[in-house]
Amino acid sequence: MAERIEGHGGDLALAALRAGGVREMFTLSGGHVFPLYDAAHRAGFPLYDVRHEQSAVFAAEAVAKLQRRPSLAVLTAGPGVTNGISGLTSAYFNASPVVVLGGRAPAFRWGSGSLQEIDHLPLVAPVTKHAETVLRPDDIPRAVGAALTAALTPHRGPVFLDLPLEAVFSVADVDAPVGPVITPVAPDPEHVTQAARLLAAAARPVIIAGSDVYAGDAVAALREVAEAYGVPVFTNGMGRGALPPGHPLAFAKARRVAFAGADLVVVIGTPLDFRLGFGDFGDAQVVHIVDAPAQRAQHVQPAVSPAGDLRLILTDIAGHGGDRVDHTDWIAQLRVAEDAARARDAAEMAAETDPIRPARVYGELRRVLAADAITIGDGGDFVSYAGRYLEPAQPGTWLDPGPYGCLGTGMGYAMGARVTHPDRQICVLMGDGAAGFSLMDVESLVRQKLPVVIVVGNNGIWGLEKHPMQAMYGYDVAADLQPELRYDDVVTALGGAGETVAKSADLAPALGRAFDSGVPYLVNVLTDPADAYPRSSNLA
Ligand SMILES: Cc1ncc(C[n+]2csc(CCOP(=O)(O)OP(=O)(O)O)c2C)c(N)n1
Ligand SMILES: [Mg+2]
Repeated sequence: MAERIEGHGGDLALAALRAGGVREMFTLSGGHVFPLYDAAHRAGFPLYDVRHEQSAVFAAEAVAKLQRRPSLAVLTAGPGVTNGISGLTSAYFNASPVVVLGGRAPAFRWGSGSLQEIDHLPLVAPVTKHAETVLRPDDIPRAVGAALTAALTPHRGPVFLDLPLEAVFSVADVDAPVGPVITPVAPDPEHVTQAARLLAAAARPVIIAGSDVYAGDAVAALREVAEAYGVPVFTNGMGRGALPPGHPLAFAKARRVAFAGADLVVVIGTPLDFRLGFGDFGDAQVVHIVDAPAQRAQHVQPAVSPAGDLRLILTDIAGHGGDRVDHTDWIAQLRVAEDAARARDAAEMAAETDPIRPARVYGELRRVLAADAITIGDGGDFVSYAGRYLEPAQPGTWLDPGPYGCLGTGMGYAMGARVTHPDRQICVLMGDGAAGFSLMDVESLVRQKLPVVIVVGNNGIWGLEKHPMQAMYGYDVAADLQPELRYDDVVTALGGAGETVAKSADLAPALGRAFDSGVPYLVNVLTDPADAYPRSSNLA
């Protein structure tokens, strides 16, 4: 006979979540969800709280992205849930297995006007893989199990359950929950063979590997493919660092030359979206390898698009025998372009200018960041520079907001990263505009002893908007912020520490103090507002 457990809805939900691998809760207080806190409190289950619900969801998302497991945000009924929707949407775009449990006004008097009464499901359904109201406590383990299965089945993504007041407060006796089992989906072998043949025959192939390669634990298999066929690899999102920067097939800066010259582009585990020119690679053939059939691009006709477990697909491709075209010259050509770009970058990162240019900030950061440091980007141009100048040495160390591009991930992602890696450097790279969304959550970090370093590129403007608006209209509105504002004083007032840096020579010592401080520490770098990140399309 199955083991039984008894408890209120909060106990039952937590038991089912723990069985599925959830190890902590992020939340902001609300009476509708007290039983979930009660369950966590009595079980000694880690609980972290924040000052805005979006930070709770972003924190959960960072855990899900970094640890490749489900993670949990608990949001109170009504405004708690609606404040979390940008986080849910980001998780949806990023395929992050985030579970959001919402409180809900009581079902028995639905429609009578209870406090915070709103039906959440129509709001969250478009940005979740599974959304359900669980009306009875004895149904909670089943519902949590179904939600976890949906979250973890590729293509992964967030799920939502809400628990009406009487369901979460009532007691039931149920079978002890067991965690979901996700069976890898094998690809169509014909598709794999076709992809392998194209790769073997291509004269100038390129691989682009994205977040699902990391999420699907396929980094080693990716490397096998690259090495077996001798193919240059570019990365984006959580795929960054999949090949270490020193690897002869690792490329970051020669994209333009690679895309212009390639005869085959193999895109793995990332959509053919704006980050990849919508999949338009000129005359090159495209192979799109995805973790689920629904991820196949509808706007591009690839030569073939294998769909299924990425590790299985890549291991199969690596193992295909037969003749392979040699790419030594192609790799050497790209290496020349890569080295030239690298030399230009090095000069920019050493720039002695007044005011400081963002490139110099990254030049200094590269000296102090350890190989396993987690870097988090939240901002506009300042973060575009981070993408260019910082080179993650390991996969799973770089967190950007992903293709939804939502500002405000900063302190939530930082909390999730710190909880994941208590001993590593955690460094948030923030625009001064982006700072406005989440800086209050420094209070949460201070109070819960979660130190992180925040480097603000303070140009006094919404740079990624001001420069394009000027270019488009010859004037700009709604694009200015207070110049030289003391964001470091904000952090100090919240119980952390910080300092303002105006001269490039002062950057290194300030960063040293920041990483030594053991508290949330903000280095407020006054950067040049005239500096605009060069980009072909400036709409963001
Ligand atoms: C929630 C949200 N609001 C607005 C935008 C539009 N947006 C994208 S970048 C940007 C400017 C960011 O400014 P800042 O953080 O100061 O960075 P900078 O470009 O100045 O380096 C804005 C407003 C967005 N992406 N997300
Ligand atoms: Mg700015």
